[in-house]
Amino acid sequence: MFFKEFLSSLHFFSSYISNSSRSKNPSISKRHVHLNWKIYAALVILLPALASAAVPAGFKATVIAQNMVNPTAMAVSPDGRVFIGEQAGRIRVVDNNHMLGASLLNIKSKVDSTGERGLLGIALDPNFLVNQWIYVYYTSKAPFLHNRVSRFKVQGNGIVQGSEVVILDIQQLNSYNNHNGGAIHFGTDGKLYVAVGDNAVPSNAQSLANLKGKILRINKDGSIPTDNPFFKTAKGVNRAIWALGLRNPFTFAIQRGTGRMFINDVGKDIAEEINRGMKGANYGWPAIEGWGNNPKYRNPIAAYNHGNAPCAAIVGSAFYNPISEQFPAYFVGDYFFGDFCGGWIRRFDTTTREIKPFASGYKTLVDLQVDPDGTLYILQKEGGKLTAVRWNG
Ligand SMILES: [Ca+2]
Repeated sequence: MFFKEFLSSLHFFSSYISNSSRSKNPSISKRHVHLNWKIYAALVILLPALASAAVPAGFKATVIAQNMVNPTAMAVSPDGRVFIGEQAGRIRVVDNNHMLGASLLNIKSKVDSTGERGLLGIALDPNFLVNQWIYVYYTSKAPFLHNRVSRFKVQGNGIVQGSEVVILDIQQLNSYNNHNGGAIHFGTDGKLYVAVGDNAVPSNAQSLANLKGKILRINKDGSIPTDNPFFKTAKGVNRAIWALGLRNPFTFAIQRGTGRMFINDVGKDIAEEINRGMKGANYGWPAIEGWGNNPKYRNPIAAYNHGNAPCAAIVGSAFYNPISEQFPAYFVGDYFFGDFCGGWIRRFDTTTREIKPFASGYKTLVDLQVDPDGTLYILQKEGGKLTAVRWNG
């Protein structure tokens, strides 16, 4: 389990319904024994719908690959292939709706995948079709336990032997195996952005003396851009810090065209946050979770409280800005995001700032990506499933 323990499905769904009903009717008690008969009736009617995956009318969801082992993140190639990372250190390939038997990459012997460690992020070079470079964030066993970003060269559906080039080494991990972050994406400025968790030491997030609890910005050869916000104040590799005050940014996304970045920060007890990525921003962890009023910290642009949910973890996000717009026009520019525990996907309208429901029943979802052809992919840890959501008209 990635983030926090969560309970059996019935308990979870009843809490979830009680929680979502509560916002409309504050008189409903938090305790199941106090739920009135209407809620129980709703539970009976809604349970089957919530338990099975559901997308809105007009869409079709198709499972196109399954039985991957603990998938964590994916990247879609300009040629339409989907590269999917497995936590233990493999990358699988889905080509033309079919998962290939052989792995693209297998670095299991180098990777520590205890707890939330492992192969956690994949990015393709902006010039991938020419240079075939793939970047991978993983927890390396050597020379000491730490997270790292390496570059490999793809050849066909494999990797050129010996092509690994280490781009970035993050400081040594402590004995806590959670809060590793791990998402990596290229910005429209051609720089590689790297999300790193606080390694379960909250004070890391406010320190310029290490890379934990941060968003980093590096050149794709691993050198540090001189226009980084702390280039003159931080030392050595810490000059890669671009934004700070994050707990466990497991996923983030960059909008094609605008370069706008949204960072999902998994909260502790109070709220799950979507933060606007800004150079030099401090998102407040651990002083603030959710919204606060200290001008030193940047508030999220959207957040949802945990309420009574036994578990919540914001994960997997993608702007709907494909090269071919397949979904209806009102989805274009929306930011899709999901919750690992709740199994739902919502969309944030970046113009009106409204959040609307989109899909449900995708428990343990870890990543969302949009194909250049306009398909939305949902990656789930449980069952190792990749689902393609397409507009059916
Ligand atoms: Ca925050």
